[in-house]
This record gives sequence, structure tokens and C-alpha cells, in this order.
Amino acid sequence: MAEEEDDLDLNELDDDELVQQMHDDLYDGLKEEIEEAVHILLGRGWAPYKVLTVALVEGMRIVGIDFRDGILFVPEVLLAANAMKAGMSILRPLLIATGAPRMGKMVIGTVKGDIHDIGKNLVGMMMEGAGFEVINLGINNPVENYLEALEEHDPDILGMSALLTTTMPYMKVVIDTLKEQGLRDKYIVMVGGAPLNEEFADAIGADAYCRDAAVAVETAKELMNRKHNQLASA
Ligand code: B1M
Repeated sequence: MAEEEDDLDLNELDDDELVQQMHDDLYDGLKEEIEEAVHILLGRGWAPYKVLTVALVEGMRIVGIDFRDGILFVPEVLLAANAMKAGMSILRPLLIATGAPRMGKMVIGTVKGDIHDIGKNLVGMMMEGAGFEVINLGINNPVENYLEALEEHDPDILGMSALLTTTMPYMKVVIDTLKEQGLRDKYIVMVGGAPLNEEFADAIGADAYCRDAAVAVETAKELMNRKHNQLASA
């Protein structure tokens, strides 16, 4: 069996088989195979966004289910995450190079206590592709990091990501600090991450909850338009 798998030529698989194989390879944390398969699909004319969603994000969803059910553990999921990131880094320049007009600026980071960054990075990539300048603060950000970045970069949008029920309340700490410092109305605050929902975003005083990266882009565009209209009519 192992020998058979060693001999597997990804080029010989049709698209459906290749995508299935990518889900398996992501599950097994096989970075090089994922990189090769991403190149093959692009070579066959797949749009970068389709490769991202159909092959990578869907593969990670399957990993997530088995992680939840105790079939996969942290070390295996870390390998899967690394393979996913390798695939994403091939797609990143392609997703960004759309020549979209400049839309605005966003600072985005994962909140304190939380080290999940795949979804946040994906949002950053898609926002760049849509013409936003993105300053990515990485993971585990205390409120001070956000404040410093807001002062330094003066963005239109603050984006926060949290993947844990234990870290999502920290978003409120950041928003409350902005309020205390009289800064809240300067920024559009968008939040996202698997355990969040609209109700939570409303309750903490965010401007929008974004279910996924595509929604984040659409919401950002809409809120930027609203901001421009408000400024024009002021
Ligand atoms: Co973690 N983990 N993890 N993990 N992990 C989850 C989140 C979990 C749901 C798994 C499970 O049990 N089913 C669970 C959380 C349970 C809960 O709180 N309700 C969990 C747990 C428990 C943990 C640990 C505590 C495990 C442990 O140590 N015992 C630990 C915590 C570490 C910490 O942060 N302090 C931990 C660790 C890890 C790894 C390090 C192994 C790895 C992270 C690697 C990395 O990110 N570099 C990991 C992973 C990979 C996952 C799962 C499997 C996948 C997350 C992911 O990347 N999804 C995840 C299971 C799941 O979510 N179903 C899980 C793919 C990504 C594209 O989707 O991140 O949802 P997502 O992002 C989406 C949207 O949510 C949205 O758009 C993105 C793109 O479409 N979005 C935003 C996200 N952020 C946004 C910000 C925005 C807008 C939209 O701003 C505007």
C-alpha cells in the first residue's frame, strides 16, 4: 500500500480525484503534495479562489470535524495547518494581483490567547485581492497591539479573529478600550471566527460579523461605501 502511494502521480488524476487526494493529503499533513497539487490545478486553469475553497478550505473543514471528534490531535492538526499554509502561500500572490482599485486600509489580528491564524490570513489575502491594504498583526494580540497599530497605520477598518469560545470575549475588551479612549467611531470594526455569530458581534458593539472571507470582503466594501457617503453628506 505504502509503495502504491509512493508511486501515485498526481498529474494522472482527473480534477475530482485530485481534489479528493488533496483532502487526504491535507489530512495527512503532506505539504509537498499539497504544493504540487495546487500547481497542477492552477495549470489546468482553475481560478485561485476555486483552488482555495474547493481543495484547501474544504479539506481543512474535514480535519476540523475529526479534531472535534477526538480522531485527530494537535500535532496532526498542526501538520495539516502547515500544509494548508503552504498551499495558501502559492495562491496569495495570485489572489492579490487583481489590479483592483485601492479600497481602504485594514488592520487585522487574532486576539490575545488565541493562536489560530489560517482563517484570519485568508481574510487578509482576500481583502488584499479586493484592493484593501492589509496590516496583519498575527496572533495572540493584546489590546495594546491593536491600539499601537491603529495609531501607526490609521486604517479604515479594524478586523479581529477568534476561534475559541474562551478568547472571543477579548474582542469586547478591545472595543471597550476604544470606547474609553474616544476612538471607537474612528474605525469600522469587523469580527469573525468559527464560534462567533451576528448576535455576539452586536452584543460586543462590533459593526459587523463576517461568516467567511468572502463575506468579509463584501461587508468591508459596503461599510466603506457607507462611510464615504456619510462623509460626503456631512
Ligand atoms: Co484549534 N480549535 N485548538 N487548532 N482548531 C478549533 C477552533 C476547534 C473548533 C476544534 C474542535 O474542537 N472542533 C476548537 C475550539 C472549540 C471552542 O472553543 N469552541 C479548538 C481547540 C479546542 C484548540 C485547542 C484548545 C486544542 C488544545 O490545545 N487542546 C488549541 C488552542 C490553541 C490556542 O489558540 N490557544 C488549538 C490549537 C490548534 C492548532 C495549533 C493545532 C491549529 C491552528 C494552526 C493555525 O491556525 N496556524 C488548530 C486548528 C487548525 C483548528 C481547526 C481544526 C481549524 C481552524 C481553521 O484553520 N479553519 C478548528 C476546527 C474548526 O474551526 N472547525 C479548531 C479553516 C479556516 C479557513 O476557517 O478559521 O473558521 P476559520 O476562518 C474562516 C471564518 O471563521 C472567517 O473567515 C475565515 C475564512 O473563510 N474568519 C474571519 C475567521 N477570522 C476572521 C476574521 C474576520 C472576518 C472573518 O475579521 C474581519
